Amino acid sequence: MKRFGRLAVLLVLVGSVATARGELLNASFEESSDDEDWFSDQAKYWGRWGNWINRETGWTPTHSGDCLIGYHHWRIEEQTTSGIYQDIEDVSAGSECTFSVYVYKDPGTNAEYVELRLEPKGGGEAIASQFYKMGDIPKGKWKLISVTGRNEKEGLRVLIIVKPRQQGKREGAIKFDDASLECGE
Ligand SMILES: [Ca+2]
Repeated sequence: MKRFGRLAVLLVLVGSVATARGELLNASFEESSDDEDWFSDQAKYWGRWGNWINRETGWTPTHSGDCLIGYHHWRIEEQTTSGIYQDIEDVSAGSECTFSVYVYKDPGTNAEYVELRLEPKGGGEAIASQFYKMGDIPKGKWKLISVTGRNEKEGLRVLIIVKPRQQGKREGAIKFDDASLECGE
């Protein structure tokens, strides 16, 4: 019985570690959403809204690989945000999660902000949100930015959002690459 008890404790421990972790798919944006077109401007496993936030296969520098997400701020004609998101199934309720991504601002970029947000799986009211003004992001250099929060229900949605300049000429571009998600108790 003692041996069985130890095994049960071990299984519970392994189970709790395994269920707390969510795995982000296509975190470096190398996979195309279209299996027959590697150059697709949508990244596999990521949803998208708004304009000009595209998977780019030729922009440099990347943080790793050949692809990144490029926000064409200079081409935006609306006042509204653009963004990408991914739903992660296997994050157990009550996990503390940190979602991070590398960001790179081209010289002259004058967007309002970049927001990293956590929402319940499937979308809803923000669990946590972190705003980065252009002054918080160095130009011509990759920087890791992140947001941390705790989900009440199983699963999680992670979002990268950009708001364009609200008045005046829009300039520059913002790159994103190598997202990551760390969840624990
Ligand atoms: Ca990449």
